[in-house]
Amino acid sequence: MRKIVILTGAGISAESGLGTFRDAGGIWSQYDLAEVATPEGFARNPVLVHDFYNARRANARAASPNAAHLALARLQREWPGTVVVITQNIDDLHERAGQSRVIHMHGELAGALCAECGAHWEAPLVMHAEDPCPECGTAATRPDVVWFGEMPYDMDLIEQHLSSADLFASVGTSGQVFPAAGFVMQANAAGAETVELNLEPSELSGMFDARHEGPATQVVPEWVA
Ligand code: BJW
Repeated sequence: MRKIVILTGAGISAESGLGTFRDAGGIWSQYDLAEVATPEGFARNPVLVHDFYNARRANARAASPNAAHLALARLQREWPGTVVVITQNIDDLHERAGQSRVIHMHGELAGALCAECGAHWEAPLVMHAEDPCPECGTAATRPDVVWFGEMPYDMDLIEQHLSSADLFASVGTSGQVFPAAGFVMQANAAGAETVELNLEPSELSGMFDARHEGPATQVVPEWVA
């Protein structure tokens, strides 16, 4: 096996106590995504958006990696140089489980971004729009996360990994958000074997060669074993 590419979504962190988006009672049933996850929403009400991400940053800090994060980190240790994790999640539970070189395509709660000059720096636990950018001094500080209509991070690198994947695994994602929802098609086109690990069938289940249905803390360690 030369390259294993693993895409993770909110479902892998659900059993660590972090909410998913589209499940019943999920984040999008409590918040209007147009108000908290778009650049236009941020321009309208930066206080609302910072409150939303400050609360999620505090929740993520209080959470711990679960058996699924730990199993993927073990897979990387056991197959050095072959495992690439691409996560849509903005928490740091993969890293805290010991995973290295995680690609955070939707950004990170740990990051701050200047909406004016594009500078990146480490976010404090509680962030405000009026915090000045350390580079340009402008008070246009936002979370370093990728909102609807924005380009996800590291797409060139991701395309390279997908086009050379031998095995592609998708863990805990509903497959409703592009471009991540298209990765299984790209992996199939590259000739990779594809496997989905999810609590329930997703929008994309029919595109995978194999499926393992159940909670991530059960199916991921079983798959890695
Ligand atoms: C368990 C479990 C357990 C539960 N164990 N499993 C092509 C076609 C159509 C639309 C588009 C397109 N290209 C672009 C678009 C527009 C848009 C889009 O996709 N819209 C769709 C709604 C249709 N995409 C974008 O705008 C993206 N940008 C882009 O494409 O740039 C190119 C471009 C730019 C400009 C112009 C033109 C092109 C950006 C998307 C940004 C997404 N941002 C968010 C919020 C920010 C981060 C944050 O706050 O956390 O990212 S939205 C939210 O959804 C978040 C997530 O990362 C993302 C994915 O969600 P995920 O992880 O799949 O969670 P859920 O809740 O949906 O699913 C959880 C799953 O887990 C479920 O299946 C459960 O069953 C399962 N589960 N418990 C295992 N215990």
